[in-house]
Amino acid sequence: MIRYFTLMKRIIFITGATSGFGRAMAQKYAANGDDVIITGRRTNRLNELKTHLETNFEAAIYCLTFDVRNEADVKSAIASLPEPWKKIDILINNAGLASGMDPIQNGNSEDWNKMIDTNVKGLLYVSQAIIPFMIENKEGHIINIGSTAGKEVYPNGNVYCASKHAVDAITKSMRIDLLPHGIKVTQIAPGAANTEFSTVRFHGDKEKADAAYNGYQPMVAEDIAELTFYATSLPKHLCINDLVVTSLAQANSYLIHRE
Ligand code: NDP
Ligand code: 8X3
Repeated sequence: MIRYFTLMKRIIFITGATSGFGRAMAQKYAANGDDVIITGRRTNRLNELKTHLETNFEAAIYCLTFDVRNEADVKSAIASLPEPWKKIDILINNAGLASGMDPIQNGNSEDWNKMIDTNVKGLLYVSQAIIPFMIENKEGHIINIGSTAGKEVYPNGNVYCASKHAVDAITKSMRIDLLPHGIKVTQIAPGAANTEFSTVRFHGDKEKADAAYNGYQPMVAEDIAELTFYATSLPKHLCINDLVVTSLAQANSYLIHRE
């Protein structure tokens, strides 16, 4: 029988907590009584979320504003954490985006740089700043949010898919490198979920963004928060290595059944 360890208070560090999956995860962990470090670029949203969570739950919330693409800012923000907050039990590398959806020959290099710098290099910078705390504690759990786009490619997905394939590879490598240190590494690879993701991908074009979810029921952020919470609440000897999840209507990264 699997027993859940949801009563123990933990410190959770979430990147990209101002929206979508990250925000829903912050809420889920706070509701469990965990203390949560919420991060992102939009300070106002972080402060509003902190007030909301501390008002409604028995959790302490710490806000850190930084852009995961800026290595120096990532390092100094994480180094600035008060000592007790550095005992991070769970790091959730969630910050990420798609920018544009064009055939490779029409792609915009600004979009490419944004995706590679955020989804790949940002994840590396944050992980490298936090892993030493976990090594010192001789335990920890890193969750990397990949995507079905990191398993198979789809038309016009090119660089976004490449960035998530990189997350897939980095997750497998991290698991090997961190094995001697007792640190769990899990990839959660969702299919389509209705968040601000599509609005960002289509540069604010709401009509195009909404069309991505036409004719079927996509997942919602709370679905991914539930699964992340589940994966991080298993007994110490168990680790979910890779969890691919889609709505019922989605077979893989390129096939969605629309009514
Ligand atoms: P949202 O757009 O709703 O949220 C993205 C979050 O990432 C925001 O909090 C944003 O914060 C943060 N972020 C983006 N760029 C940066 C940056 N440079 N520095 C710091 N934070 C940043 O999207 P989702 O919640 O849907 O996406 C979360 C993750 O899930 C992403 O990695 C995405 O690729 C992945 N994913 C999403 C799927 C979907 O269909 N929605 C499916 C599969 C994976 P801020 O702007 O305040 O910095
Ligand atoms: C986000 C889901 O299908 O747009 O990773 O690639 S998809």
